[in-house]
Order: sequence, then C-alpha cells, then structure tokens
Amino acid sequence: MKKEFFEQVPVIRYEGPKSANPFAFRYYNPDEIIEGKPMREHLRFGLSWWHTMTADGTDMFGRGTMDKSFGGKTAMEKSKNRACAAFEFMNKLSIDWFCYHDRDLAPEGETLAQTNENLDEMADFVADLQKENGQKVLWGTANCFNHPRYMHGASTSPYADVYAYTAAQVKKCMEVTRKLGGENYLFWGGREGYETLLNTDMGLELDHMGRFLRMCRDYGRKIGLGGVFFIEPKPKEPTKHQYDFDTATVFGFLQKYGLLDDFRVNIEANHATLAAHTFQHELATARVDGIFGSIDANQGDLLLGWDTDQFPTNVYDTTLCMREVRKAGGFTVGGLNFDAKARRGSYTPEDIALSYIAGMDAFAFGLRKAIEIEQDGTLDEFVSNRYRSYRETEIGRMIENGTATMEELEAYVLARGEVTDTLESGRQEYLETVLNRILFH
Ligand code: XLS
Ligand code: CA
Ligand code: CA
Repeated sequence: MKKEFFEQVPVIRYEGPKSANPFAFRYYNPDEIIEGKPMREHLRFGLSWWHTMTADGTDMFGRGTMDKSFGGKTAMEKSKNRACAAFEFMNKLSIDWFCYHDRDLAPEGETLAQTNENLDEMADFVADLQKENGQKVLWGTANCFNHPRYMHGASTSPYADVYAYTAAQVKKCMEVTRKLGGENYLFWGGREGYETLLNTDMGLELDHMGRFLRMCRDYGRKIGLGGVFFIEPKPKEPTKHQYDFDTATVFGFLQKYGLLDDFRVNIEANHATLAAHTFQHELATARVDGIFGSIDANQGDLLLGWDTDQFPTNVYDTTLCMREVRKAGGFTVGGLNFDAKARRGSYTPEDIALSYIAGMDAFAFGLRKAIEIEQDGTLDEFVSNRYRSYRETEIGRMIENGTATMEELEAYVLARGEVTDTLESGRQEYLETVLNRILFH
C-alpha cells in the first residue's frame, strides 16, 4: 500500500460558506463552473515546494520547529519522500500546479556535476509522479542566492567566474523545467542588487543582467521552453537595493534590454507592500504596461517591515487582486502560487493544510466578489463617468485623440475662464461603502 504522509489531513471538499469544518472549503469549489469554466481554471492554484515541502521554520533567531524529512534518512531519500508527500498534499487539496527552485527538488553534491546528477534523478522521479497524478509545473527557477559563491550577486556578480557558474546552473534548471513540462520559467532577483555604491558599478551590473537574461531566453527557446519568462520584482531583501525594485522598474529594464516580447512579471503581494505599493497597484501597473503574468499569493505584515510570506487571508486584498486579474484578461499563462508559509509556531502538518485552505478560500471568495462587483456595476460606472468630459466635450475629444495643441488649449482656457466649476467629488468613502456592501451582504 502507498505510504500516506499527511495522515492527519483528509481530502478537502467544498461544504459552502456555513460549514464550520476546519478541513473543508467554504468558497473554493474546484469543479463549479463559473462563466463557462471550472473555478480551478480561474484560480490556477500552485504549491510552493520550498515553503511547503522543505522549509522547517528556521528563522534569524531560532532553529526549525517542523520536521520536513517525511521519514527520509539520506538527503536523496528525503527529497523523494518530499515529492511523494507533495503530490499527496496537492491531490487532497485540489491543487493543480507547483513551483520549485532547483535546490528544493534535489540536494547539492560536492561538484556541479554531482548536483546535476541528483537533480536529474529527482526530475525523473517527479516526472513519474506527474504522470500518475496530473499536476503541472507553473514555473521553475534556479536558486542563485543561497550558496556563498553568490554573496555578491549571481549574473551581477563582480566576478566573471560567478557569472559563468550562474549560467551553468540556470541552463540545467531550464532543462529540468522543460523535462517536467514546465509552462513558464522564473527569475527572481535573489542577490541581484547592491549594498553600497562605494563598491558597485551599477551600470555594468545592469548590462550584465540584461545580457544574461537575453542569453537565457535564447537558450530556453532553443530547448523548447515555449511559455513566458517571468521576472519577480522585489525592492529589498536580501540586498538593500534590489535591481528589480517594482513592476514599473522592471518594465523600464525590459524595454531597455529588448526583452518585452518574452518576459512578464510575477507579482508577489508581500513584495508590493515592501515597495510601499499596494498589491493592487502592482497588478494594475502590470496590466497597464501589458506585462501581467502570474502571482505569488501571500501577504506581509505592515507592522513588520520584512518579507514574512504569510498565507493571504485579507479578503479586501484578494478581491481587489482578482478584480485586477480579471481586468487583465484572467490567468492566461500564470496562476496563484502560494509563496507562503505557516507561522513558525503553527508547526504541525495539519497547519500546512489549514494554511492552504485559508489562502485558497480567501482567493475563491475574492474571485466570487470580483464578479459580483462587475455585475453590480456601481464602481465601474463611477470611474467611467468620472472621465466623461474626454468623451462628451469637443476639447476633451481633441485631447483624447491626440490632436489638441498647446495653442488650442491655451485659447480654449482663455475663452472659458476658471475651470474649478467642472470638478466633482471623488466620493472615496461612498465607494468604500459600495465595496463593503458587496463583500459583506
Ligand atoms: C523571495 C522570493 C522567492 C521567489 C522564487 O523573496 O519570493 O521565493 O519567489 O525564487
Ligand atoms: Ca516569491
Ligand atoms: Ca517573499
């Protein structure tokens, strides 16, 4: 008989909003058809291998509180048991996707060749589990930030040998991701950034990173990685100033280095707040710039100024997020990867399931409410009406279609006089009440 790793966790089913069963979904009903497709396809939930299968609660002040060996004794045995446990967990929670770093899947060896062998063995193992269970890779990525060789950065390291090592590691990770049928491939900046300009040539480092990503794209396409390359913005941590600060910064970078056709952003909620933006702002920026790709679903704590990667339960955020996702045309390539971990004190295997249920239900609630907001129409009508002078007046139409000149605008205002009388209230508090009415009826 197949070994069960999460014995304490039953198969999680939808029981509706009134259910008080902790091991049930109240809003996520995976196969419920909404607008012609099942909820699971609207939300495309993903499991993060690192937080879920390997991270043991170690933090800056203390050792691990969770046993993530899943009964394995050697490093490879642990990796294999983790993989079996991951698929069991995804099956029990109706999760269809997963994301990983190369080093989450397999342990590092003494040499790169040995490390690659371990990774190949694990890739075959995981590929078999995929065949048996059906889950797919939303994205893979290389961990080019943990090892001491990356202390000064990876593709932005001042040392050419480290740049070369980074390329070798990413090459292998792309090949593995291709083997596992990965839809997309991700670059999170890791240590691509700096602490002080006293020792840093920023222009050179950015050029190296741009060149590196072009090389990765070309190699990825060459081996048949057909999806999207994601960049995940983050403003700080581990470096003081990360080069991929936020979505707007990444957009400028992609433009400058000619990467816009192949790259989009993977937006993480906690990184948005670290950049002093709302999650919604980052999503809206990506939509407006045409580079919305995928989401790392989590939330930070505004009283703790670091990357806490908590499971998302704030329904205002999940609703406004799903509203943006829908405005961007839904998830066409990406999904909602839970880059989130149970708190260090929530150390039992049940807590992992309860955390995922909390996050999945918060986003399922958000999806349902985002649709209700559209059906209600009040917010969309308000915004549209606010800009009506660009449609309904002659001068507005001239501005809108780009024909108005400075001279014409000056002549218009000289003839019309003061314009303050045209302004209306922004009605922010009323609109917040509209949102509450829809969320909590
Ligand atoms: C770290 C990032 C990282 C990426 C994948 O802050 O969130 O986990 O998502 O490397
Ligand atoms: Ca992330
Ligand atoms: Ca994070």
